[in-house]
Amino acid sequence: MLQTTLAIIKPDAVARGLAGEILAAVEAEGLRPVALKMLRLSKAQAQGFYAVHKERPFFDSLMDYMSSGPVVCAALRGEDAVARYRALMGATNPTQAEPGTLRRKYGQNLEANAVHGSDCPENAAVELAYFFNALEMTE
Ligand code: RTP
Ligand code: MG
Repeated sequence: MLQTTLAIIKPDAVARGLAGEILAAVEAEGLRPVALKMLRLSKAQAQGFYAVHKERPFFDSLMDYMSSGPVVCAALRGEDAVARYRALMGATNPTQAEPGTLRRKYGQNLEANAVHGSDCPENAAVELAYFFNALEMTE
């Protein structure tokens, strides 16, 4: 099914100059960016985005990390884009991610794991709306 998912290149990866390389890998996988922006999340904005995790012990640390520098957000479109992008990212913990995946290649640790991707189509719709308005979505 043709889907759109939300990808975020997280602050650690942007700070290390990896945004272009990661977007190139995404495009090489046949996932098309149809909206793109760089922004710096405030802590409150990061809290809004990751609200599902607010009871988790790692939440405060995650908020500090996600607001520590600019991120690059992209809407990625393609057949089964949600699952295909999750597969390209690899497991949450870079040490457990398959060789060749973005997190294995670019992640530094369980928290600073380089990229985010929506985990299901319903969450993708909510997350895309968090970052992009209708005018910004080219498809
Ligand atoms: P994401 O939402 O960022 O795509 O990652 P995910 O689905 O693979 O993992 P999730 O469980 O949703 O966790 C969100 C992000 O929180 C950080 N994390 N830290 N210290 C910890 O135990 C821990 N666990 C997760 C990671 O940055 C993870 O991507
Ligand atoms: Mg998640």
